[in-house]
Amino acid sequence: MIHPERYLVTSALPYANGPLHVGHLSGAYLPADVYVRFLRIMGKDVVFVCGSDEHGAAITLKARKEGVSPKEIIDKYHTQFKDSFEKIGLSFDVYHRTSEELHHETSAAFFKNLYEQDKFKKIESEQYYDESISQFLADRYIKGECPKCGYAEAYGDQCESCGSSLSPTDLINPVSVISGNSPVLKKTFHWYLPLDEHEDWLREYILKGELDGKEHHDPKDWKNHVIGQCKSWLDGGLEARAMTRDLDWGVDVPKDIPEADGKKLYVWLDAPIGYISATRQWAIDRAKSNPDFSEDDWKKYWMDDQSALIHFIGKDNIVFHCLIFPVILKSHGDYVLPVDVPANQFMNLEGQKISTSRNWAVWLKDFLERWEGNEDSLRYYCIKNMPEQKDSEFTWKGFQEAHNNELVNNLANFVNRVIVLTNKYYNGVVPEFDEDISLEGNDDMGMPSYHETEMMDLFDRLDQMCQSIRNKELRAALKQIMEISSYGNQFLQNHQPWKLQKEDPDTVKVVMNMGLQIVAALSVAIYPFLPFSSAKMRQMLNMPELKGEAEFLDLLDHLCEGDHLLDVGHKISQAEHLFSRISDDAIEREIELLKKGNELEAEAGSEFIPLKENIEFEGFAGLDLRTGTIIAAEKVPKTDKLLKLEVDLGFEKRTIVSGIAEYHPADKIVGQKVTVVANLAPKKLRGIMSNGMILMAEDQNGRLEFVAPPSDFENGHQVR
Ligand code: B3M
Ligand code: ZN
Repeated sequence: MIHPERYLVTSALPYANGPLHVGHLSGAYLPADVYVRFLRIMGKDVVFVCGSDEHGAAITLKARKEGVSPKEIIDKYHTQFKDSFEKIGLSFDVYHRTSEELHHETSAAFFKNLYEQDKFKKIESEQYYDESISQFLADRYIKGECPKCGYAEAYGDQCESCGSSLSPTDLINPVSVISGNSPVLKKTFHWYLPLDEHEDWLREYILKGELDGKEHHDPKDWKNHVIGQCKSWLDGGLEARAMTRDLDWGVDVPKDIPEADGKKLYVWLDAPIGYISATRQWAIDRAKSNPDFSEDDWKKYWMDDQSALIHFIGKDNIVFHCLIFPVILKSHGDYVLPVDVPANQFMNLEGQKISTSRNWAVWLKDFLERWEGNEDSLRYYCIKNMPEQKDSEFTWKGFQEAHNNELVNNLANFVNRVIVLTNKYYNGVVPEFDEDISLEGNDDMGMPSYHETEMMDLFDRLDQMCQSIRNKELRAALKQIMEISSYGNQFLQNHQPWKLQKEDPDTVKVVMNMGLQIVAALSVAIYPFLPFSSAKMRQMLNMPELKGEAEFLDLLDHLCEGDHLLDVGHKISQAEHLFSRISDDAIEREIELLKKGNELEAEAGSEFIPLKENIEFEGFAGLDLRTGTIIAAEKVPKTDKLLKLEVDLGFEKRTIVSGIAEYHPADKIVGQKVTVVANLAPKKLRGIMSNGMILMAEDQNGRLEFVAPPSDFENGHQVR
């Protein structure tokens, strides 16, 4: 869609179960905000929605852990998110929440619509059940070893190590997250979305950008890693996915559907519908305050094919936004599908993955408290280091350097010099100048005047920046703006108005007028990235603060026409500090705090895992453990942790797949004595039949060591 009539932009709804950090910010929130602010100053019709995701196991598990109600948890984080987002300048048109009645109603009605159109399959199956708490264990209620990469703590819905999407029944040695017990299998039924039946059109949609045989979007606009992930899903074959759960927290399956009792919507069904509820809320609020608008206005954004729907997300949400939600929307039939899903990769911190459980993060709320007034600096650094194409890195030193070298020495310095000198030389009045005075290389032989050339150059630079933002290349766009500022500094440096003023005040007028035009242009162009600084610059220029009403479009028009942005005679205000230097001390304090948090958590992590419930002797006697020797080992292709082992059990040789490669490379373990669980039912892992399990001891850091008899012990004997 080249010229959509309107845009609906969404940022992933954050789970209201824990604080937000800089990784979230640079993943799904800042890029959307920059893009939306840009659309607004380009005069586009855009609605930007977000809200808290308040259902699903993420919430109930946190509540259980803290011994409070889910309501207490969601209220706490919802309020915190709303506040932090506002402080960091995220310009949502609405920040909603999925616990709202409006959302329950919207998502339940959506479910009913699909049900009535017969889009679900009701399937009965055996699912894991924790008898000690009388609950089925879906999604994050169950964990075990990932069959794809061997990670020991994979959840029932997803492995956070390799990103694979999983079902509880895929997990190896699953346990209940709540009790630590091994679950039993019990019959239940759910309504499934037959994703497999949608593969053909999904392929057209994702790979060719076509929908119903018509062009829908240009797939070249999508990031490679997004299309790549979708393609590998499609190539692997999609499976029917349950859209309901046996839980007591969430949106009820509508009661007038037979057997709906006790069933809730799957959180990944209700959450994306949250984007729709949020848009409805926005329309309701707007209609209330302005009689020209209607509560039904949301429909234009969702149901008119001239609307561009764009989802900003982190890479762990790709499958839900590119495949599952489109299937949900298309099954309904009335809705548009996303024209782009610009997913970002992850941001690491000081060389390690950001981790909530290890408290290894820069928490947004803490930053806003400790660094009040530096909101734009965080925005700047997070955009500069946005994980657009690959994972990126936040370091406190990097933050300090970007702030001091680029924001203070470049941007603030340029703006400050122009404003201060204008006040000094002309009492704050934009000077008139002689068009015919030529500066570097210009003469009056029919060439455009100096100012004309410079304004065209400014136009070209801004035009390039626009193109980068349209392509959602925000790092590049930010760099282009900073180059305009560097250019401004260089320009002042070349002409040295502070030296020239005495001997050649006429030339200084040309220089200063030009400097002012550049500051005026920057105050607009920088608005999507650094809105607080834009407001300060506008104040210094004595120009109205931007409201996101086509101001940039206006400015480009001016430049095109060769008009000035600041008229001669306009009176500016006094200079204000845009950015002040960040000291080494302040940065060292942050690094120390970060490390301290980390250590505190490490101590907590040394606690021992609670014992499982007692079992009877028969339970133990049922295990057949044998001594053996590894006689061959090779890495399972495309996995990080899995090894394919040949184990000699004396009476036979076996193939066993084991997730130990991280600590025990294949070439180091041939000849290693092992203890084997020899009567474990065979299981296929990555296409290889595994016959048994190698016993390993695991410490709190996940280090794995063999539990093995001495090296001269023979193979095949019982371990009891
Ligand atoms: N709550 C998941 C996440 O934070 C999630 C996104 C929902 S978007 C509809 O990763
Ligand atoms: Zn995995």
